[in-house]
Amino acid sequence: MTKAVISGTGLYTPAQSISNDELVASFNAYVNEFNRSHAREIEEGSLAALTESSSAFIEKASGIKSRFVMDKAGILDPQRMVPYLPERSNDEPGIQCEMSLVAAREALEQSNKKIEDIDGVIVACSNLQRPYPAISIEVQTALGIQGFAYDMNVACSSATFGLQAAASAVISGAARAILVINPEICTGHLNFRDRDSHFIFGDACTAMVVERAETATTDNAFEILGIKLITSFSNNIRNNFGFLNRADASGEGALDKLFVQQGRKVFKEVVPMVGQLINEHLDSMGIASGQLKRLWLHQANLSMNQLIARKVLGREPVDAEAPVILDRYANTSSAGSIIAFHLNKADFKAGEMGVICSFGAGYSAGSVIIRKC
Ligand code: CO8
Repeated sequence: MTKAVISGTGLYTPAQSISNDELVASFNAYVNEFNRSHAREIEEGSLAALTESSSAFIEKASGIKSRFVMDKAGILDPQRMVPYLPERSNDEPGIQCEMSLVAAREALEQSNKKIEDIDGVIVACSNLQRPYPAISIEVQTALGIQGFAYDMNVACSSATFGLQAAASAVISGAARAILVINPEICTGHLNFRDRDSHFIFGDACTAMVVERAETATTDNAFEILGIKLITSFSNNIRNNFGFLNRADASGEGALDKLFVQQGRKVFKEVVPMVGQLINEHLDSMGIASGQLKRLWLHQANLSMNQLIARKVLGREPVDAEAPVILDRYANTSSAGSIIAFHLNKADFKAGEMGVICSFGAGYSAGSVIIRKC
């Protein structure tokens, strides 16, 4: 039977990064100015004083030390605390298209594929800069790819769900090869004035080439042995931004139109869900966890990943078994597990196996078991 392979990966990392200390200094400047300018209401008890953030808390609670961002100055300006990404004319490439092109070109080169070998582009990510025309079609045209393209969004699980769509397309014969691209500008929808979450996200873009095993001509290919996806509705990670916002002006600009989460609940509910997903997936394929060389997990929280790895391996993981990139990148939504894969796969020998696993809003989770060709 025809098998699909991931024959190349690519990564775009923004040029600018923000350390925890820089982020906290900006947040605390905002807090102090807020408390100073509202001193009377705070004194009277009609308004609660804001509390400072702390680098030590951020690193301890999440494992994040810094994050790459598309615009550092706008985020760190205590008067603004939003990236400044100027609108572009319709004749210029969009910003998500631009970052996609960098990641896609690296994935194409790694997979030894030419533009004319690719039949489709799937842009899969948490936040799309516009509803239409699709970002993927813009990327397709910029690269000169024939065939089809579409956008999809399954939040943090967009890359694994995109992989499922791409693998199905190449196995069914709908396409010879597909580019799956995850351009994440998470800082565009992060409330940098929220102490509980201002440190969580960063920006990045990943890309993968998925093709049939028999057309792969590179030493970098990984065969997709199986994909298992699950979803279960939850309001614990939510963003109410959408095209109907203007239909009720009273909600426009409200904070629920940005990323909001109950972090503790997410932690408690998602860890068992993901551990069970991977274990059941391995069982269904007759693979023992001891046969796995690596878990490339979604990068949201270090303790979360350590717990999931423990549930799958049945013991404490060593660093190389569940590589961490969130310390430098923070949570880059769907790009996270693919960054971990991209940066930690060169040492694989033929026959060695691993699992790419995403999890996040929806809830949604995806387990992809792969074996080096
Ligand atoms: N500085 C100092 N102290 C703080 C801060 C801060 N910044 N924030 C909170 N605290 C304090 C609290 O006040 C609390 O104090 P007390 O105990 O006195 O009440 C204490 O620290 C503990 O607070 P928490 O219980 O909230 O802290 P946790 O230990 O739970 O850590 C985390 C918080 C890091 C958020 C953790 O819960 C976590 O990582 N949870 C999982 C989150 C997760 O995986 N979310 C997935 C979301 S991503 C996703 O699905 C993609 C969505 C689409 C992308 C959108 C792009 C924007």
